Amino acid sequence: MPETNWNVIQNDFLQALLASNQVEAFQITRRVLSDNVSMIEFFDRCITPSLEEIGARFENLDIFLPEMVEAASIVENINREIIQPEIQKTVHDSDPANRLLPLGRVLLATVQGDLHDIGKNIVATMLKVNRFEVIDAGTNVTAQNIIAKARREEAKIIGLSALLTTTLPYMKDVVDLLVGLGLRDKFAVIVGGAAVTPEFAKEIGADGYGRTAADAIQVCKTVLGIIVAGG
Ligand code: B1M
Repeated sequence: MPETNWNVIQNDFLQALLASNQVEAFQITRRVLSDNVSMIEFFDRCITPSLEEIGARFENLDIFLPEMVEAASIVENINREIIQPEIQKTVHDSDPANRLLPLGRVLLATVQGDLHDIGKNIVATMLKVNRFEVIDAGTNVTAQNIIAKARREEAKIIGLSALLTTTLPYMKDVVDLLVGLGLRDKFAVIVGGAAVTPEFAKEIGADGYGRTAADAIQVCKTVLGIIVAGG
């Protein structure tokens, strides 16, 4: 799809979110889907920038919390009803590798104090269709509970998401607690979410950072030694 069309689609989608017009937002999504565009591309080029713009307008007091909540709820519905089933369908139909054994088990959570999960959920779907087993611990999960669940489920990777700068320290808590419990070498820790930077990931001693959901797959493969970093 040409670049110019993305601008139009993204603007239409944003307007639908700002008007709390779920019918229109669903129609746009279905139209894009019928043009054979990958839902991941739609997510990265339309949904994420639209939500970023909603966030910016919220920050500038051009819109208020109820409007941001409504926009998020429309995206959650589109994600659940169209995008996730479509991603699963496309990958399973087209890739025989998906019938092979799972690559590893990933415990995903949004950290303590943070309720944002749209990004985490898309990461979960992408991991699943790329042959990872995903245990989704949900949102607002304490370091203690994340580690307890990762141990119980025998996960190899702990994947953490954070969208608020105020909840970033809870990512560090997970790494520090693993060290304190003598468990640091039992799990690879990867981090992501809009508030996270590669520098922060390095600073807290995480094993990997993913800017997008697609990155998260590569990082999980790298930490498991399935692909070599940079290769
Ligand atoms: Co919130 N919110 N919010 N919010 N919200 C932000 C994050 C904010 C930047 C908006 C703004 O002011 N510009 C701001 C944070 C400012 C800051 O900390 N610096 C903010 C605020 C302030 C708040 C509240 C405090 C507002 C209030 O109550 N006064 C409140 C906090 C609630 C809480 O968590 N305790 C709040 C609430 C909400 C809603 C409930 C309304 C809703 C969340 C609904 C939900 O998630 N179910 C919401 C939303 C929707 C947003 C914005 C607009 C959009 C977030 C989003 O879903 N983006 C957001 C603005 C922004 O991000 N610029 C904002 C799309 C999503 C696909 O992106 O999650 O980044 P993201 O995921 C990406 C990548 O980051 C990556 O993959 C995804 C796909 O590529 N990724 C990973 C994510 N996790 C990963 C993990 C990985 C690897 C990659 O490895 C494990």
